[in-house]
Amino acid sequence: MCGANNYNSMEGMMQDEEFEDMRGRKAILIGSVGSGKTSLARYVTGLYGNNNESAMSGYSQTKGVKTYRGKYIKHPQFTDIKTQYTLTDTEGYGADSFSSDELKNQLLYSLKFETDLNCIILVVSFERFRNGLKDDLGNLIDLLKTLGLDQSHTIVCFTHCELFTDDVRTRYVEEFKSYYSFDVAPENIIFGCFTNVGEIREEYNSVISENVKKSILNIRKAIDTKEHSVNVAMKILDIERQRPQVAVPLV
Ligand SMILES: Nc1nc2c(ncn2[C@@H]2O[C@H](COP(=O)(O)OP(=O)(O)OP(=O)(O)O)[C@@H](O)[C@H]2O)c(=O)[nH]1
Ligand SMILES: [Mg+2]
Repeated sequence: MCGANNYNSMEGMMQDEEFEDMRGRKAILIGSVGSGKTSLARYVTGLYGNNNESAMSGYSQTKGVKTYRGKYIKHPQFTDIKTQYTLTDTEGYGADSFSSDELKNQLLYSLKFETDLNCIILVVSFERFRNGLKDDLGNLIDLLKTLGLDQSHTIVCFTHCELFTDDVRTRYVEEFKSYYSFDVAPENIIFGCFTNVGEIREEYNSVISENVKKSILNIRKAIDTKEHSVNVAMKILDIERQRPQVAVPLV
């Protein structure tokens, strides 16, 4: 009998599709060279596979901009919610051959058609503050503000920090905020570990893999909270209209 299965109406017939909450979240990753942007992009989107686009090396790995469109991933608690994370990976600042203007151009170019961007993820590696990085990051932060992407649309993910105690982490974050004059709310700070597990020594495998898993879930959770998207494309168009002779030409 159909009634028992609620098949006496089309609503009943189609009920499976009704209750799935399919969400999309879009973010762009920026950060210094080697900070872990590509590893994070592949892990968080669920495109684990053979992550041979990120690597430990003395040289900058990612050239240009690449978007990773993820699989639909089940929410860890609410099984009827599925989210697709789309992360845009960019070339790291601080590489020898990458000038400040090229950096801005890259960001503007990659955001030019972005009508619903949820957030920016700034990936910061635990390392010494290097000469020149301050200017690069400062320029990017100014540009983000112009585009309407303020602190509430920003997640800062600190990487390469898995060995350090909470005290060391807290101190580093305070130094970072004061050095870059960049205040970011505690809920927007994540300590992540996105090591490419194919690259690490066997004896560290289980502990690092656990750390990576936790970090993936933390970043997804943080992105989930960024419900409101920004029409960045429109803002870029406004800038072009108001100042056709902008110092940084849009590619
Ligand atoms: N120990 C440790 N290694 C990490 C972490 N995140 C990434 N890595 C490693 O750091 C190296 C660089 O990672 P990538 O993802 O290529 O970094 P990137 O920012 O995309 O680098 P570019 O494209 O060159 O700017 C890789 O060997 C990763 O496995 C982390 O949190 N801890
Ligand atoms: Mg990369």
